[in-house]
Amino acid sequence: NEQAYLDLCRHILHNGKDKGDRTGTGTRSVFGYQMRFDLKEGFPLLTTKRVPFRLVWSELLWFIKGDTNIRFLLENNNNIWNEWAFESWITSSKYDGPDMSDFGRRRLTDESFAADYEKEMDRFKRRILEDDDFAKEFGNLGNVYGKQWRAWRTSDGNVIDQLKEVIHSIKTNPDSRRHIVTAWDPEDVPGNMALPPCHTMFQFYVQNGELSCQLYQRSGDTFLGVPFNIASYALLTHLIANECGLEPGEFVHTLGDAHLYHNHFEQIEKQLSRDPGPLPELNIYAPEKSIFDLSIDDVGIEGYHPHPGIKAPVAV
Ligand code: THF
Repeated sequence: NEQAYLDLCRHILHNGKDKGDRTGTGTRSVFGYQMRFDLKEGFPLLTTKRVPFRLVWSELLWFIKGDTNIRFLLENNNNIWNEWAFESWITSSKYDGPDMSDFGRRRLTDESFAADYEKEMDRFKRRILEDDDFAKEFGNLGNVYGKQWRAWRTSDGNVIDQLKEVIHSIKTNPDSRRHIVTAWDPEDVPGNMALPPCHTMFQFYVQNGELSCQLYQRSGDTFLGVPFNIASYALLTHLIANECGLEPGEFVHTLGDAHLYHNHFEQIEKQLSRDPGPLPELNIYAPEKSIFDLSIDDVGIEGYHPHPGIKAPVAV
C-alpha cells in the first residue's frame, strides 16, 4: 500500500526529467502516473514519515464546509495555506510593512529576511484571527476547493452543490458513471483564486457494496503535498461511504505532472531508506452524523506509529 508511494518517489528520482516551474525552485518530474490504495488494508497515512493527520482532516473539513477563508484553518492551528493568503495581503495597497516581495524564495536564503518574514507572518495571522474585516478581505483565497465543491456558480446566476449532488447520485443511482466533482473552472483559473486547483476532479464508483474514488491531480508536489492528498481523499472516500451506507473500496490516485522539488531530494532519500510499518485505522466516532454536520473531534486515527516527520520548505 504505502509501497505505491515509495515506488513513485523512486520512479521520479530515477526516470524523471529536470524541469523548471512557476515557483523557480526547479523540479524533477514525470508526466502521467497512477497509484492504487486498497482502503480495506488500512488507512493510507504514510509511516515512513509522520504525516500530521490533524492537518489533513481540518483542511478536508474546511473544504466540506465550503469555506475558503484561512481563518478556520488558523483556528485549528493549521498553517498549510497561509502563504497564499499572505501573498494577497503583501501585494495589496493596504499593506504597510517591509517589502515582502518574492518571500517564498528569499526566506530560504536570507536569514535576516527570514526573521522579518516570520514577524510579518505572525502579525498577519493574528490580524486574521482577531479582526473580522481584515479576515474577510485578506483571509479569503477566492474560488478554491470549498467554493467549487459546494457552490459552483452557473451561468444563470445559481449555484450547484456538487458534493450534495454526488452523494445523492451515489445513493439513488449507484451504477452511474457520472459521479463526478470538478474543481477546475476555466473561467476562474486566470485570476479568481489564490492558486488554480491541483486536485482537478474526482469520480466515485460503486461495486459490490464498496465505494471507490479516483482523483485526477494535474500537479503533485510529491514530497510535501502528495502524502496529504492521499490521506485526504482516502478520508473523503471513508466519509462518503459512511454517508451512503457503503464500505470503502479503493482510492485510485492519478497524477499529471508528478514532481520532486530539488530542495526536497535529501529529505526523500532519507525517507526511502526507512522501512514502512503497519498502516493505522481510521475511526469515525460519530458514524450516524451526516458528513455536513461533522466537527473536528468526530474523526481520528488509531494505531499510527510512524517514523519521525521530515521537514522541508514549501514552494510558493
Ligand atoms: N503548493 C506546493 N508547492 N505544494 C503543495 O503541496 C501544495 N498544496 C497546497 C497548496 N499549494 C501547494 C497546500 N498544502 C504542507 C502540506 C500541504 C500543503 C502545504 C504545505 C506542509 O508543509 N506539510 C508539512 C507539515 C507542515 C506543518 O506541520 O505545519 C509536512 O511535513 O508534511 C497541496 O495540496
